[in-house]
Amino acid sequence: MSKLIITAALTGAEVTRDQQPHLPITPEEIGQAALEAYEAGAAIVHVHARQSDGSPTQDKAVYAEIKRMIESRCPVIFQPSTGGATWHSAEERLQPVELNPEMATLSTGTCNFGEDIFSNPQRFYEQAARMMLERGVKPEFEVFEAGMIDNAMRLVRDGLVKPPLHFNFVLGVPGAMSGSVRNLCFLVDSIPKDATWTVSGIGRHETPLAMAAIAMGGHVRVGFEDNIYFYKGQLAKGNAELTARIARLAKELGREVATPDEAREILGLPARKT
Ligand code: KMH
Ligand code: ZN
Repeated sequence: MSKLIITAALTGAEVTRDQQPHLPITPEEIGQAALEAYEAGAAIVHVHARQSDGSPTQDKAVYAEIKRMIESRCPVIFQPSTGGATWHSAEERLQPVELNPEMATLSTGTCNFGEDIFSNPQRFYEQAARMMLERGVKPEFEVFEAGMIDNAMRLVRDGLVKPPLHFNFVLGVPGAMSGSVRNLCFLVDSIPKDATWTVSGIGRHETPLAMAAIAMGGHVRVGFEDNIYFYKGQLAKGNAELTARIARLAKELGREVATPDEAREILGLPARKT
């Protein structure tokens, strides 16, 4: 098994400060949260930008500032969201790709998302994939429903995404695929054998699915985007606390944790320019 890549999903678009007082909002706070997550074992940070009032934004300038704040502090892989919030337009959602980050997320299908719809029609994900291909940005397929794998593979067949492929199975979003180990096994079985994958268990599914992924040879995402609690009813003190738990569990299960440069190698990303 390869070393374990831990992704810290620092902000998300939905969580508020009222729900989680330690949520990082400003670029400076997000940069600091990235550093702390890196020190706890994260190799990738997945980020949704926020306005100063806390509302989600896909503004390129805000993402640029966040990227700067992270890169000046630590060598983690910066992975902005192209999912944004459910009400963002396609044009808004694609703005962070213009910064040529090493990776960005890419959802290849529409699904329910709580009471809302997370809309990803074919024309959107083809446009997003083409843009990432042209700019050398590696997509992380965000899979909320099984059919999204078929659509991702169509992009590969059409030459819009080049291997090596990387998938993130987001399980437990209300309205989409639930957070069972059975679902995880089915999804892992449905992707090419040489693809890499990670799992994001939402809410109470975070730690059980992480443990399954560590044992199965996959990778793990944690953080406030997916889960704000450390234990049931007890808020986490930060993204780093959630990250550190995964690093600890990995040690117990005999998996070493990948550094950002080791993660680049595992994912087939170019080495970092120093
Ligand atoms: N906020 C969700 C509607 C992504 O980052 O690519 C979509 C999302 C996926 O979080
Ligand atoms: Zn996201």
